[in-house]
Formats: sequence, structure tokens, C-alpha cells
Amino acid sequence: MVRQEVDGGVAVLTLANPPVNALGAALRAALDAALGQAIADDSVRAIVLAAAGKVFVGGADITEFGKPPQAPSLPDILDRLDASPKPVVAAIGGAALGGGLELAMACHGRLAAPTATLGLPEIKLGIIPGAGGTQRLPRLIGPDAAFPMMLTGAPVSAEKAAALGIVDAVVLGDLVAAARTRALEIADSGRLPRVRDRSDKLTPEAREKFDAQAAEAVKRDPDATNVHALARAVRAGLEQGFDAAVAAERAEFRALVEDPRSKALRYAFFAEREAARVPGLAKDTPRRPIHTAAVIGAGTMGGGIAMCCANAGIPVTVIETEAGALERGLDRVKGLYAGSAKRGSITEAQREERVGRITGAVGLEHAGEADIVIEAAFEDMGVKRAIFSKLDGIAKPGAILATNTSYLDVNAIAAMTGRPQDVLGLHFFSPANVMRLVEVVRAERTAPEVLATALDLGKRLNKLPVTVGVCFGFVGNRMLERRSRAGERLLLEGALPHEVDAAVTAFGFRMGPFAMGDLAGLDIGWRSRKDFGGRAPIADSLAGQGRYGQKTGRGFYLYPDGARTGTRDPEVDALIEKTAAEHGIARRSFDSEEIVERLMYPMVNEGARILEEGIAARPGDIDTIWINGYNWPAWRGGPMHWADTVGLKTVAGALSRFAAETGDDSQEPAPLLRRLADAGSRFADWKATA
Ligand code: 3H9
Repeated sequence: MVRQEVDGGVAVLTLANPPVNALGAALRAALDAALGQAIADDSVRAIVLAAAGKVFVGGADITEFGKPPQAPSLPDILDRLDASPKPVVAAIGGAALGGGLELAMACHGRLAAPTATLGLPEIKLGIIPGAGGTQRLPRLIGPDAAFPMMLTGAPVSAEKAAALGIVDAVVLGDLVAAARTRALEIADSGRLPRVRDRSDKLTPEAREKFDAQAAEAVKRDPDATNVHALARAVRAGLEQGFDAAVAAERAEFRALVEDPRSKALRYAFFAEREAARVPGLAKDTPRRPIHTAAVIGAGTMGGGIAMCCANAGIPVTVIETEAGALERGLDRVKGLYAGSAKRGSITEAQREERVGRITGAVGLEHAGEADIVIEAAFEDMGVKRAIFSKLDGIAKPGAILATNTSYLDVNAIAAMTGRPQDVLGLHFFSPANVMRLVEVVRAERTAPEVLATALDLGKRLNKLPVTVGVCFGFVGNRMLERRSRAGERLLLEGALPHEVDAAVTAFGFRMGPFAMGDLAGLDIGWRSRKDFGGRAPIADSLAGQGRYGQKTGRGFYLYPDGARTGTRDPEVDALIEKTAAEHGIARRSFDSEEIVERLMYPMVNEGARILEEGIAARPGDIDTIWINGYNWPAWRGGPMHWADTVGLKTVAGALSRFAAETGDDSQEPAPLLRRLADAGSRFADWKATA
């Protein structure tokens, strides 16, 4: 796991623990032994720490968290580095994250390749750095630069790391050779620079700035236990000696590993990666080459999808039925790119390049050359059927034909072509150029290589593709529909929109369902219910009065003078009361806990049906969809993980009660949920049998 080569007085230790050189027990033991050996070897004057593969070190092995500790620990290894009489230089060729950066910071020098990225992302896993990161980073770059970096967890580029002082230099040529030279220079100087000994960056101004940042962070996210812990750990380093502060950090880290928030975030990390593997789809499934794309429809969705292609370097033709719509769509895309360039999130050259990859055309016949055609036309079965039957005669043989439908039957769309094996759904989320989630809808006859190609394309587009089966609304919208229905029912039974929204934001969503409805436009659900059925008497009455939400200044809330946050409208309260009376429903009050249960348990129930029907392969896939497409709070791990933490017996019992109270049998626990609840089991233990 650690290769050792001694040459010219330098021992080069190369970590080789694919795929990301995570610092698991075996690698730690090998590294500790190799360091011990190099330090003891009289022919060695200096040591270089390098890594095989694209990643330097991806951090501690997250799978070991919560398990009995195995020596040597990472802090033990860092103690060895601190005590080393010989210089150790880190040659950082790729990502140095978490424990990886902590390891590098305990070395006496750090050089990075231009492609390296460096960061302490622990916060995203609900923890804080646990091997001196909260102490060494502030000593290297000042607490006022270190705290925001650890608070966001976002890595910095090699160039930025050099500018900040995290690495000594960026090396364009042979990184290991440069690290050898640097290690010998340090050995010759007779002085071992240790980050732990530095205090030059701990200036009164930097401390003051950090204090303000910490106060603000804690205020913004008062429930985030790890944000509080991070602030305390950094402060400990300013008030106590290094060793005492490291001990304080370690105690915080250990406590956080047991925090349910961290457990949920770690679960979500692995669920997201597992979602990339589709059961039964062989790894070596052949892929079709994708060099060019066509997007049908220049609306918000089509434009966003075209941008994703252009951003990934894929030339794309945007197709419309008439020149005006095309021009408006392309102008919108250009405007979005101009905005990004103005904000500095892309360079002017990138803007030009990306805009240059998008061509407009009128008429479906322009889709003939594309390797993949993504239809993003109006959400109407008739429109989609017509497009696909025409495409069948236009697209070149072997082209992948994708529909960006959010609800419709992809099997029926595929049946409009003589090549259903080439057809699947790619359900992007709005705005498509921003949202990472894509539901990849595998239809009955989609060929494995078409699915595999689409999944690869998703990654190329920097998306998070999750494979789902065909049903109305797939995974995300099908469950959302349950929540919407429950929301309407709550209003009739006594809750008011602002109470429901407050309960949902307190649960952790950025927005409640009614504020969200107003933002998206109440006309959308209204039209869709007209087309597909479904009842939402209150939302429908509002939409029927032309109260579409923010865009008309009135919906569930009032938005006077273009306000972005709504205020309560007594007329809506009266409408709700009147509608409840018409339905003969006696109203009562609900507390937030009950509101959350009423809204979320039916979603979990639908999730159970989705699993049993094989629409999603794993509970983790459902959770990945909800966290990344619907803003489910990641620290609650997604609806299925959350239900496990609540206890499935409790969830099933409550659903039976809702069914009895509302007379709605569809609230009864789904067979899978009931089975798991009766067995005292969890979704996490469930495996598909088919
Ligand atoms: C930490 O360091 C705590 C310390 O402060 C204190 C210690 C005392 N552990 O993402 P990918 C797996 S906390 C275990 O697809 P990429 C991953 O599950 C850690 N496994 O690759 C996947 O497995 P599979 C702080 C890990 O090239 C495979 O590796 N570090 C770990 O797109 C490939 O992963 C982080 O939070 C891990 N640390 O991206 C960084 N990392 O193939 C977390 C990955 O079976 N990691 N795996 O599904 C990342 O952000 C990305 O993996 C990385 C590579 C950018 C490194």
C-alpha cells in the first residue's frame, strides 16, 4: 500500500490505496511503518510523501467512522511527523481533502501540481476536521481565511492554495523531483519548519475577523452542531497551546461522529455514489459515442439542457418550430452566460466558447446528425408522440432519443418509434443548468447500452443521474404529489398555509410547499390536474381566480409591489374555511410536529410502493433524488433514511390513523412498509428480491 524508494538520500513514499487513497487502517499502518523505517534509515536524509493515482488523499476512510478505532490513528501518524528529525515534503498531485490535507499540513513542506485541489470538507459530513486541521490551517493562513474554508468545506485550486500559503509552490513539471529537491534543501538548512510552531498569522486583526465570522455562522445556522464545534475548535487554538487545542478538536470530532446529523450526511454521501451503480447493468456494457446533441424546445428547460451540453464541450443544436421562439430562447441563454461572465463565475473566453457551441435551427429535420436528441417540448402526450414519431424518420441510426418529461409514460413515447430500444427519459430539474439531479428513466425496452451511455453522459454534464422506472411522475414527482395532496387536506382540516410552511422550513426545507407553489406558479398544478386528474380544491380555486402566485402578485400569499416573500391574505383563510365547510370537514389546530407527520409519512409510504414496484432500486436512490432535486435537508438523510430514524412502526401506525381519520384508504401503510414495521426492520435492511 505504500511503495518505498530510496535514492540520493531521499526516501519517496508513494501511497497506493485506490480509488482515492482513503486513510483506512491498513494504509495508516503501512504509512506509519514506512515513515518509521525511513526515519531510522541512516542513508535517508529527507522524505517525500507522494501518491499514486489521480487523488493525493481523499481523507480519512469514512466507512470506519463509528467503528472501534484501530491503531495507528491518523493523529498518531501526525505525531510521528512532528517528532521526525528529517524533513518530510508532501507532493500533492491531486485532491488533498480532509485527513489528506491534514497529513500534508503536518509535513515540513508542500508542493502541488496545477491540477491539485485542497480542502477540509468535513463540515459537509456533519463533522469537523479531527486530525489537527482546525489548528494547522489557521496557523498557515490565518483564522480569518481558514474558518470560511472549513465552514463551506469547498476545496481551493492549487493556484489559490499557493496564494493563500497552504502550499509552498505550484510545480508545473515533475512534481516528485521538485519535492525531492525541496526536501534536501530543508535538510541542508538544518531547520525543520513545522506548522504547529507558527503563530505569525494569528494576528489580532485576524482573530477579530474570525470572531465576527464565527458569530455570524452560528447565528445563521443555530442548529448545526458542527458549525458550533468548528468555531469552538478554532477559538481553542487562539486561546490555548497547540496540543491542548488539538485535544479539544479531537473531542469535538469524536462527539460529532455519533451525531445523527453526521450519520445522515455520511449515509447520503454513500447513497449518492451507490446510485451510480445500476443493479444488473454490467460495468463493461458498451457505450455509444456522444459527440453532438440536439435539444428540441428552446424554452427554459431546453435552454438549460443545451447549456449543460455546451458547458461540457458538446456542440448542441437547439430546435424550435418557429424563428421567434428560437430567438427568444437563444437570447435567454446568451443572457445567462453574460450574467455568469459578469459575476466572474466563467471567463469571457469560456462564455464565448460555450455560446459558440450552441446553434439554433427551425425544424425537426435538423436533429438528423445528433448522437443524442433530448426532447424538451411542452408537457403534453400528443405533442411528445408527434415529435417522436417524426424523429424516428429523422434521427440517424443508433442515435439516443431522450424525452425530458416529468410525468408521462416513456413506454408510450418509445412506442411511437420503430426503435424503442434507443429511447429513454432524462428528467432534468429546473433550472437545468444549475440543478444536479437527473432522473434517468429506463423504459421497458431501453437497451442496456443506451442506459449506460445516458448515465455516462449525465456525469459528463456534471450531473447526478439516478436511474428510475416508468410510472406517473417517476420517483420524485410521484412522492411530491403525495405531499401536495396531504398539504391540501391539512388546510381543509384546520392548518393555514403559513403554519404548514413554517413547520416545513423548521424541518429543514428552504421553502414550504405553499410558498413553493406560489413561486413555481399555481397554474402549473392546476393545468396538470385538469389533464391528468387529481383534486386540490383550494389551489384550484385560487388558480381559477387568476391567483397564480408570485407572477400575478397573489396566490396562497400576497406579494405586493413585486415582493419575493409573501404575506398572509385573510381572503385565502376565508376561502379555506368556506371550502372546508362545503366539504363538511370540522377544522381543528395542528402543531408543527403533526403537520410534518401528515406531510412526510405519506411520501415515505409512496416511497415504499416505489421500491416494491421496482421503480427505484434502493431506498438510497429515493433519498438521493429527494436531497438533490427537492431540497430535502441532507442532514436528515432523505425521506427513507429519516423514516428509519423515526422508526417504521411509528410511521406505519400514524398512517393507519390518518387513513381512519380522513377516510382515505390510500393512506394505509403500503405492504412493504407494513412488513418492515411488523418485523421491527428498516428500509436500510431491505433488499430487492427480484
Ligand atoms: C476526514 O478526513 C476526517 C479527518 O479530518 C479526521 C480523521 C481522524 N472514505 O467520489 P467518487 C469512495 S473525513 C471512504 O466517486 P471521484 C467512494 O465511496 C473525509 N471511501 O470519486 C467511491 O466508492 P465506490 C473527508 C471514500 O473521483 C470511491 O471512493 N474527505 C472516500 O468522483 C470513488 O469516489 C471527504 O469528505 C473516503 N474518504 O471523487 C472527501 N472518498 O466506487 C470525500 C471516496 O465504491 N471524497 N470514497 O462507490 C470525495 O469528495 C471524492 O471521493 C473525491 C474523488 C473528490 C476524493
